[in-house]
Amino acid sequence: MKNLLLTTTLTFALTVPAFAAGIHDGGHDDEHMAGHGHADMMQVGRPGTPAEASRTIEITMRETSDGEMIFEPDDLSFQPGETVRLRVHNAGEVDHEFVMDTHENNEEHRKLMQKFPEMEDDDPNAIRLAPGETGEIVWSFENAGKFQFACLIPGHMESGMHGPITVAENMAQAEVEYTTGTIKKIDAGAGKVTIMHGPLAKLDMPAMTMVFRADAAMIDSMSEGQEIEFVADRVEGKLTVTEIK
Ligand SMILES: [Cu+2]
Repeated sequence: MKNLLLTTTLTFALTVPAFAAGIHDGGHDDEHMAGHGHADMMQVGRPGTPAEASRTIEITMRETSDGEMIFEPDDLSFQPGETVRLRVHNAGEVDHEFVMDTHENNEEHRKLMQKFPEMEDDDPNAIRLAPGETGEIVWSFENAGKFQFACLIPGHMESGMHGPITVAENMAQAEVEYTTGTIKKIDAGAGKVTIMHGPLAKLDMPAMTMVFRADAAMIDSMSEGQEIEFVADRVEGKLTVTEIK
């Protein structure tokens, strides 16, 4: 009798956690997780900590006047093992999301979102933003390979919202050229910063002092007189600081 009771208690103890986990992961999550493996360690990498981040990359999502939906920049390159802060801004008029994954997982996820348009998931490799919102993902690109970023809201990827992520040795250095500069003036209210800078090869601009756009979080991290290394590009037709070291 005593033995039977012990057995029953043991069985119960072993069953309960499994049952609880089953409920917790229920619904579409099971199907969803199957494609991703463990949420915290994916082929595309893992969530990083802000202290690990070596640089910040600004990404803008928006619609264009000719009906396309785009990411700026439209491709991303990283070093294997590199941790970066991805600051994503929705400059459009509808919700958008930024998801990083393998092509296969994105395709699977895209189909799921077609099937469940109401689905709002909260994966660490993705961020969904309402118009005007800005958010961040700190991410470690652990594995070399070709991945993809996309917006998987039905119709958006088809309208242009996808781009390649290349994680390869020396890729980041080859693609990104930092320019040194000194911050002369900050106009936080207008989202502008005046930088005396060296030549900007990518823009074919000589050394000069000029005004750039920068987002609020980036301006927050700046101070007048500060020496910086930065990358600038045209975003929505305006010269914008897109990365800062
Ligand atoms: Cu979108």
